Amino acid sequence: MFTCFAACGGELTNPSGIIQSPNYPNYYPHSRDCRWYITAPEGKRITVTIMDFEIEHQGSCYYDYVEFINGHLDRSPTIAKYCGNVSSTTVIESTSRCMTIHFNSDGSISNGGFRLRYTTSEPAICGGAITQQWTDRVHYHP
Ligand SMILES: [Ca+2]
Repeated sequence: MFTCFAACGGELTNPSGIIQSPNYPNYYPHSRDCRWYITAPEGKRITVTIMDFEIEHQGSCYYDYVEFINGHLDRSPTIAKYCGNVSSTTVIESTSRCMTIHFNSDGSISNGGFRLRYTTSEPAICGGAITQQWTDRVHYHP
């Protein structure tokens, strides 16, 4: 059986884009777990700018949160984890070409949600060179 949840999360490969919580700008639904996987062009990294951010606040962001992860793997390190109200000028940057944005909401108390913009124009700090070599080796056959 299909459920009637609005889709959330996905793989994003455009050089820039907008990510927003389900139902934005209306209150987001309870008990959701969304993961957006951003991949920048080779040699670039990802810059996320918060445009609007208002989710349930808890001191250690235990209930509802948005987590920015430096990579696409379960073991990739967390860059930042936010809940409550976050300033619209806040910027989160990856060091490599991959970032995961993970939104989680628990079973009660919602709020207006979030809207983020990402760009991929900055050169990678690390990881890009390794990715380049790996890609060449796999795909380039002179
Ligand atoms: Ca909640």
